[in-house]
Amino acid sequence: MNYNRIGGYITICLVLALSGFGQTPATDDGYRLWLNYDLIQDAAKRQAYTRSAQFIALPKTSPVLKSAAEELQTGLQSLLGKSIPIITNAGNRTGGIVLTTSGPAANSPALAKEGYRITTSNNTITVAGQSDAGALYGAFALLRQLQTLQPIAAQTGNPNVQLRMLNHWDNVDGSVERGYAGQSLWKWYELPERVDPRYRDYARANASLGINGTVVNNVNASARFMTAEYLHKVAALADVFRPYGIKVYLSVYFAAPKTLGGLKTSDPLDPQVRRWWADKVKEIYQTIPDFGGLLVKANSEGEPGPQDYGRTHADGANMLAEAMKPYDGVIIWRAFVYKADPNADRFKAAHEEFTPLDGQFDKKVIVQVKNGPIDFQPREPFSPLFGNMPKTPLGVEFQITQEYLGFATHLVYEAPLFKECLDADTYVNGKGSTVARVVDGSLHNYARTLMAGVANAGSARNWTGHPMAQANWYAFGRLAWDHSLSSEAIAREWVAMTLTHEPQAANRIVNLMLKSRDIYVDYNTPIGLSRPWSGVHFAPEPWQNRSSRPDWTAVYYHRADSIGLGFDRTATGSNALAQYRPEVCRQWEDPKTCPLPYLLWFHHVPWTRKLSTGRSLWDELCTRFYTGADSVRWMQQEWAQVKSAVNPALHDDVSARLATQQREAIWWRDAWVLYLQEYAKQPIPAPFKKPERTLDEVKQSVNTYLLR
Ligand code: GCW
Repeated sequence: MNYNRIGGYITICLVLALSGFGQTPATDDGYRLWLNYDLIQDAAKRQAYTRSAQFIALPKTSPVLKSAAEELQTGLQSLLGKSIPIITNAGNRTGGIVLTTSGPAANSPALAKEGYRITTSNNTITVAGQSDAGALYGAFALLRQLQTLQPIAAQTGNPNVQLRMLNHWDNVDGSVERGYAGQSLWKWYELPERVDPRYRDYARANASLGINGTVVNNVNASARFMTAEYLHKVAALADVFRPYGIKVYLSVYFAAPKTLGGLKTSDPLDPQVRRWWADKVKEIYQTIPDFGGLLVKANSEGEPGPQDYGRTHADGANMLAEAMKPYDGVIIWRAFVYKADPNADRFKAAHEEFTPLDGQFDKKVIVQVKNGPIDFQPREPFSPLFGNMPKTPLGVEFQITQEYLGFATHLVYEAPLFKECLDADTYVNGKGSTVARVVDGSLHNYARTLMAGVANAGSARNWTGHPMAQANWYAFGRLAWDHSLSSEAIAREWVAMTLTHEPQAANRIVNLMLKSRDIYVDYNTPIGLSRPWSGVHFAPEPWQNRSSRPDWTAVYYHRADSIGLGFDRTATGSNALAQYRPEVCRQWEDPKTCPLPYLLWFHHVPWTRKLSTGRSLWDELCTRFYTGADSVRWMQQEWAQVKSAVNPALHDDVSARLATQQREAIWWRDAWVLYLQEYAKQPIPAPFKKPERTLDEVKQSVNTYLLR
């Protein structure tokens, strides 16, 4: 669609007025996400779709089925530009959409509980779900076919994992830990009386992806969320989410029995503590009958936990599981742990603490593991916990919010990052034992399965700050539903649903998205560098060497010295590699066969060592830093090319953010190369020019950036 054309503009006005979001193009600000339902411009296509969209029949209703029918109605009316009634009984009429949870399609053995089946015959489309939620997902799948201009074809969809969840790191005061899109979505001070209409749109967006759970508060949890006052606020959110098949979950503060309950201890083996939790869980279920469960960060980064009393993670989790016993809910226990031990390798911590507990967790417990062993780095090898806890359901935790990926100013499409982890082979049961197969339960027959994403949505009008970051929310949800989807297929869908149908522009944008993560890694942390040093996680500070604990410094991770760079995790170093299966280990322990993207994760490599690219380590690093930063210019050029095909306000917004990204990419490049050069003692190789500033100048700029 050419937005510069007046005609198109008028059409959009009309469509937006119809769309149910009450917007006009002047304020088409990204609020509608991928559910924008703009009128299909191709009249022939519209006509073809319209033949089977004369009505929506809903023979039986329920709150979830009603949401499904209403979404179909809103979506189809906008996409097709005609009004479409919802009727209860189609009788012999053909030419409509039947939304149902009964009949042969709904009862097909091919359908999982939340699965759906779309079939067509005689211009009639049947959207069948085995459950109400299945029908809802089927309705969104049908809408997606129209939004992406696909022919209506029979299709079956079953989710790969049971619990597909967002984790919000939102605080009582409305702030969001590692949130870059404004304040929290939840207006705690208004709830429960005032229920912002936005909560419903949040639920719709999630349901469209199949997300069926949300943890509404930060894992660094305030005990206040366990008070009756807050439980009522959370209940009001649950009421809005329920008709969209979404359950609410809460993060808990492990020491709540003490701080909130006034007990002397929070020891999980103390009978009074156990009673306190049992009563608390009962109160939660009295307030929110379909509550999803509890998420716990314990003995991690200063949070309280069972180890404070000499107990194990399993003791803590099992105590909560016992309290949860009368109910359907689950206990999700995070494995993100590492101690302030100067001699330890943080990489190994989770595996060391958790694998001995395999088999000791109650069956209501799921252990939630970050994709990598450290902390949401731009690129990490998969966590060695995957494959090594066959008796404990392990869920994966991805981070959608861009804590280490340039906040909301850098364009980084994360599907390739998620996929890299999911497709990684643990070799635990021979070749093909991917992380995805651990997480979906097929490898170890887990009874419970989970994929969680740390949300990137906030109060920003467009939800995610960076308009293109919407694609990351979208990609997470789609992969939680079906991890076999490719990054490209997901990007294509999202672009078609959100930005443009113009084929050349769509190709360009998809290509740019697919390259964006590698470009970011190149100017930020190439060849296996990482940077989880303390602080804001944005400014480049490779020189940072002072902190209350060694693993909160930069030098701990990169280990630059006069000989070389990188963390030796082979047998001559921390031997973290031994936590992987021999097949993985063998490939990674030899610097010659270790894939370049992981090289400095596992090896301390001499500056002059020739790499598989034919360049020395130093030259390769410089090449990455420089080409990475230069590639942001390429991204800018590519984006400029699609101007006429996308919404002008969005185009301007992304252009401006790319300009910031370009400036910051050079900042990162300069900081790293000037700092590393002090050790490598080599010139910047041709054809690259040495940075225009000195190391001291970069340090000064970082200090200024970090000023409060
Ligand atoms: O990445 C680190 C973040 C913390 C976060 C922690 C965690 C919620 O810097 O802000 O705390 O991970 O995942 O628990």
